[in-house]
Amino acid sequence: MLQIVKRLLEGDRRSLARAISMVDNDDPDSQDIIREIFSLTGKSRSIGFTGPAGAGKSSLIGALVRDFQTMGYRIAILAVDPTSPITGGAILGDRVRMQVTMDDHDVFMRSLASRGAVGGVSNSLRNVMRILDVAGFDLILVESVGAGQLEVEISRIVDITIVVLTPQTGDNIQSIKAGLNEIGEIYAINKGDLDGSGNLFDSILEFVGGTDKKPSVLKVSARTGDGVRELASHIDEKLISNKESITEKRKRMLKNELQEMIFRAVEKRAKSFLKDNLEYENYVTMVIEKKIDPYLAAERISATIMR
Ligand SMILES: Nc1nc2c(ncn2[C@@H]2O[C@H](COP(=O)(O)OP(=O)(O)O)[C@@H](O)[C@H]2O)c(=O)[nH]1
Ligand SMILES: [Mg+2]
Repeated sequence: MLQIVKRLLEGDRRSLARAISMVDNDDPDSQDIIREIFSLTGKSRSIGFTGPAGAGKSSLIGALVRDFQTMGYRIAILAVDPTSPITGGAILGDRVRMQVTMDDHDVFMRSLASRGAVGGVSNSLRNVMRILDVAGFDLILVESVGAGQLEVEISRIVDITIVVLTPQTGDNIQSIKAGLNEIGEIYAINKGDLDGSGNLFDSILEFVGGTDKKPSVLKVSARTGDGVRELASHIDEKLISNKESITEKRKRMLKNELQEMIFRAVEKRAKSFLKDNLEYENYVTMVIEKKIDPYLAAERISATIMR
């Protein structure tokens, strides 16, 4: 067993941080780590928080942490939102900073860079979550900004997704609705202390009532704490009582992951084949000279690559 894996399993924090950096930097050696720990993974649960910048994701995570700790969970927090980095132990949500620090031995925080990595955010996030899993964290909270594709992507690799919305961010209800179906299991209407949250709550509730998945809608205020404990229990209940659907989702997620890996491997092989390949260059010339059509050329080259 690799030394770093051994120490990771013993709960060593530095090895944990180092293993995560290796995955985040797409270090080739990180593959060996994941291979060694893979059979030990599967105990922790992951929760994604997504929604527009300024909706209060960081604040809400900060507020939920204490309730989750009271339930006896060890928490790790990951931020894949480049606009809300974790610095010096706090997720910076301008005024309200998260009430936990690195000194709090039970809470691990980390922001991930990994935008340039092979397979992007999803690939490294999945593996970082595996590392946290074997390091003994029960709940992994992932914050990601609601930037279109990214929020959908995150929702496909965590067990459940909380979409955080507020009356304040000025997103119009039509565009919110357009994305709702695909993403969340729970809608948290945050800033319940502000005007307009009641209206937003009502219209989201009315809207999801007509969808197949029937997600739940809760009103909270990260600022006053109203509804936070209810949200924590609700999340907990969904994670525990919906074991079957989570198991199903995990199967789907693994299948997707494998598919992505296969696509990457095939693409890599094709690219290296085409690089400085004479046969390929010949086909290009033949297509230019109209001796062969591009479909046939592509078909023949592909057949060679896949042989
Ligand atoms: N009034 C009010 N403001 C809040 C609440 N939650 C967060 N905020 C504020 O909303 C702003 C954005 O919060 P932040 O957690 O950084 O949002 P994020 O971008 O979604 O992570 C900050 O100024 C917070 O203080 C809330 O429940 N009520
Ligand atoms: Mg944030």
